[in-house]
Amino acid sequence: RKQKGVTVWLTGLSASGKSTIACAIEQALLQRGLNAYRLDGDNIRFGLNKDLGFSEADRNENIRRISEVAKLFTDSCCVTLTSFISPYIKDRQTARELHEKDGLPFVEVYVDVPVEVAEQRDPKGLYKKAREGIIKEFTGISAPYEAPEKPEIHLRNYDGQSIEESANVIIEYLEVNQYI
Ligand code: GGZ
Repeated sequence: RKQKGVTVWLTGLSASGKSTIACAIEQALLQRGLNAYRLDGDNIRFGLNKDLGFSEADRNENIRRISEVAKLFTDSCCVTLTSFISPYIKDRQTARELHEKDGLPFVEVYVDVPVEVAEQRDPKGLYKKAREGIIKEFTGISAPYEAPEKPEIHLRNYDGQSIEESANVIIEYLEVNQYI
């Protein structure tokens, strides 16, 4: 069967595990000879979107541009994995509509961890800086995160849930829906 394109849109707090899960999926798909590509802060916020910060308007524009890029990758029959906080329901809805009006599938994945858990993990010390007021408008602390109401997939990525298990839930969803 020929591979179709699909955008897998991961949303969740900083330190929820979005990028790690996206990485695991990308590896697994590449090993199967499938075309997969990951968009994340490292290749977008330091390049295409390096002019943008973390105000509400800048986050809106960040997500708008990423949606357009993801759509192009998916249109080229790629499994496109995006891992951005994307805190606003409206921006994620716009991303979905952009895909769906061109007949391209969009799978929203909520990587759910309580803010207390993310703050405990704090791998980059950003939550600490946010609490100290050194980083302003930090998602979950001093800026909003609007949880998805009806994501295609809801992962509770804590309490012993492994990255591999989370990645497998998504891969199985892609198989069942014949996106891969
Ligand atoms: C949230 C911030 C902020 C603020 C810097 N709020 O854990 P990280 O470090 O690697 O991931 C976070 C990343 C968020 O960028 P996104 O493009 O995903 O955000 S959004 O979708 O809201 O546009 C975090 C770091 O950037 N970071 N300042 N104030 N995260």
